[in-house]
Amino acid sequence: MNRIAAFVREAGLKDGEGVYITKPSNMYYLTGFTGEGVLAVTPGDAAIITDFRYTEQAGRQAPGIPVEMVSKGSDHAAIAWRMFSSAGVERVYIEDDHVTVRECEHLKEVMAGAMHQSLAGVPEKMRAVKDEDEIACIRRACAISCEAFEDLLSFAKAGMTEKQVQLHLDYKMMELGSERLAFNTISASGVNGSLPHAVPSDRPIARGEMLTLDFGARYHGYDADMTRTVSFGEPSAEMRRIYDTVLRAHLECEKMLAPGVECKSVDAHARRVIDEAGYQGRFGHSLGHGVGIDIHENPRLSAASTDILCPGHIVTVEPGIYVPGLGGVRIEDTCVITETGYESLVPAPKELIIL
Ligand SMILES: [Mn+2]
Repeated sequence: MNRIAAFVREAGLKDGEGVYITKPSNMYYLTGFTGEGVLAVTPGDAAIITDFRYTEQAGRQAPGIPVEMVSKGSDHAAIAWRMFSSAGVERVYIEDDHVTVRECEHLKEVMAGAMHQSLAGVPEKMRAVKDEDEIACIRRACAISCEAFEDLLSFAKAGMTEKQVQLHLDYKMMELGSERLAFNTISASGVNGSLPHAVPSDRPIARGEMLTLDFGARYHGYDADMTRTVSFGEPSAEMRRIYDTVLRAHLECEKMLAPGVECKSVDAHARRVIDEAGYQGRFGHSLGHGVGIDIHENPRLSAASTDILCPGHIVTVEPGIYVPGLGGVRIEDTCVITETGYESLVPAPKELIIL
């Protein structure tokens, strides 16, 4: 209930106002419940509204929060409205970036008379700053990811396919305690390396080629996100130059991380390093993003970002260079912003590993 009380304060929720939360990540953050359903909140009350499949689970995962079960003729919206109307709610905040048009129409119908308004990302704003427990979970998720990567280094050999490498990494992460993958692992070799989000294929990795691996474990609901690019045998001079450039951008940007720093200035620095090395236009995505319950959270390290770093932020730093027909390199850490600077949660080596 602690986080719900903090949320009520943060949202400035007043008498006559209610919140109808449908995003699983926000529901998990506020209650610990991982199933499907709705979280209804008023200044003095909260309830998880779910169906038979999750009723017992909700009671276990969110002790202290009443659980209501939907039934024929009484769906999530109807149950929430019963709670809202008995509390005199006239204004209902919804996650307008998540509720579908159909759901919204249904809410207006069931909650006739109530005004619907955007929740404006209040839970997401809270989630951007992690507490000790959350940092510990992400630290563990990163440690699992690094251990799996280390294991992979003694397994991966030229001639294996991108998929074989991916499967080994995924299996190891699960074996080491990952509850599931944070996202689908990217394993991109040779010319496929120029696709930032390549899907692992049956392409065998040839000697002299690089392999980019972007992956992460998940621990107690919190994600890790890391990328390393390794080489099978000696790479070409061009690929080596690309690697060194990305590594320099990565290291210099990480060193900039500290409270008070504008996220866009870190992104701009990576672009400067990469442009000056002659790779203008080859780094087409943003430098990084927050990581937590969702793999992409606030703050954003991008050119358009207005975010300013503060202690407790957890962000990735992931510059890359992608050259179609040649290949690509990306190096990524997940870092926590501390009172005085930053700490990388990804201890895996960054100097080019030649297998
Ligand atoms: Mn990432």
